[in-house]
Amino acid sequence: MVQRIAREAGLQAFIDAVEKDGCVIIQDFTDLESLEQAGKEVQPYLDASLADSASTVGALNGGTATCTRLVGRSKTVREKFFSDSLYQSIAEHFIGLETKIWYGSEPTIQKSNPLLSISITMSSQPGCKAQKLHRDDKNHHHRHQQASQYSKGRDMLIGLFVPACDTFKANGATRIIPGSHLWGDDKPDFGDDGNKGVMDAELKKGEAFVMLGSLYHGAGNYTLQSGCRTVHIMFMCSGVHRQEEIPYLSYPIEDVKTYSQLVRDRLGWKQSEPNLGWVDLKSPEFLLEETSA
Ligand SMILES: O=C(O)CCC(=O)C(=O)O
Ligand SMILES: [Fe+2]
Repeated sequence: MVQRIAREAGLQAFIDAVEKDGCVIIQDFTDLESLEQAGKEVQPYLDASLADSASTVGALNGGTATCTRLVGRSKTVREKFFSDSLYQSIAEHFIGLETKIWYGSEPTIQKSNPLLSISITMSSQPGCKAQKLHRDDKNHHHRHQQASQYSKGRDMLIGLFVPACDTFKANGATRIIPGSHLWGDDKPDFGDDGNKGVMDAELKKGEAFVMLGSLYHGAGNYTLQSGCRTVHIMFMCSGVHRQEEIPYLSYPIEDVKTYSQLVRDRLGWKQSEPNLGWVDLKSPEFLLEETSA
């Protein structure tokens, strides 16, 4: 199952749910005004992408309009959804790294914060077929040991899905297999009909779905004749992995200078300790302080 939990339950309740099921629904994630505002910000890009919506990149199989570079194109997604402190705290818990490293006989604790790996709005259109069930950490060639209990450090990717509309079976709500984050890498058992253990992550507007990168899932079949199912999707990877969307090419530096410290850091403008992601041997933040000529 997937648990629906309100913020007042506190961080640990969300961590426990994600450990057990691989996913959780934040019941009171956002409000209708923010969803409407985000919708306005991304709609021109969704419209423009329609001509291109035959894309079959990754798990896409045609019929999905997209708004890529999402945190740059939607201030609301960037500041309200991606920067949400609960999502950030859950992510820090699951994929933040803190490692004891020896310099000679001196122990040091080195920290690496999560990075935004991808932000994209996906909008399933009429005729959009269900995706094959998959794990999103496939992109990082991540490997999994079958386990009966969660152990910290298993995952390197964690996603946030913020639906712009109610999602349900007929409009292709994300199909998920709760518990599959504990599976190994052998051929997954989806049963004879392909539906074993599968449920629809049906969401109401204002809710959000958080999922580990190891959870088997896929967009459902869009069976309605009109309308669309639009979801703002963000994934963070651990700070020592390559990001799916290249942030330094996707978000111009002059734009990044206007972003909050958190967003700058999560895009990779702060180095991961020790020594990953520098310019001139320095954390690249200094480049954001320089004024353009
Ligand atoms: O649209 C969805 O619900 C999921 C999309 C997805 O899993 C993907 O494109 O990798
Ligand atoms: Fe996926």
